[in-house]
Amino acid sequence: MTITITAFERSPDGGRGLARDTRVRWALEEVGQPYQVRLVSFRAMKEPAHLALHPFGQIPTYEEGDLALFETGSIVFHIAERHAGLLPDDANARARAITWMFAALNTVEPVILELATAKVLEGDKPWNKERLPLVEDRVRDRLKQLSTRLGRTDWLDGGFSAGDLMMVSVLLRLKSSGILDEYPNLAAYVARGEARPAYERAFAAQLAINTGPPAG
Ligand SMILES: N[C@@H](CCC(=O)N[C@@H](CS)C(=O)NCC(=O)O)C(=O)O
Repeated sequence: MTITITAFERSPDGGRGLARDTRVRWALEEVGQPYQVRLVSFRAMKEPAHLALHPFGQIPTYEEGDLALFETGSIVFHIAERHAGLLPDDANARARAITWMFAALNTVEPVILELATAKVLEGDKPWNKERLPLVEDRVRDRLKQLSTRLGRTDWLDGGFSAGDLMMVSVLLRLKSSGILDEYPNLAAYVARGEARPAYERAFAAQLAINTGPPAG
């Protein structure tokens, strides 16, 4: 069955791979599933046709036959459940990998998004100078804990899993801040994720859209 995802017609990040379709593309590449992409403009994302797929008017969405999904956690989990390669067979190891997916989205991503908000949307506020260091320290608190848990291992729990895919995807947003480099094992962890051929293909595919001629 054909898989179709949605992505920004033009991503605000200019193709740095931070738009969340990249993590869905990455999951599909890891499991070897071909997919199509429907590009949507910011305006189209808020119109009824897209809102029927995504109640919050965002990307990405995922369509496969009569199934339509939104939320990258749910989409990546669905892909990982249906196809081999992203979740271990052992039931307990599988549950732990899923736990890491939730941890990435519920415990690590919020503080990273808060930092992005403080920098991008609140940069001109008079109180930003005082708030920014507090937000940065909240990110550091989480990274320190994650760094301690990862230790010297390559991945969070045994082999690469959907948990790592999601955690690396979330951490990637910090690359330009320099904060990630304060935790060399996490910086190396992210680099290991980026070096996976499936990630490289996903990144290249979204970059091609964002640097190619405008969609007609
Ligand atoms: N929790 C959602 C977040 C989706 C999200 O924030 N998508 C962004 C792009 S990465 C978006 O569509 N932003 C435009 C908007 O919210 O209007 C997920 O993981 O799928």
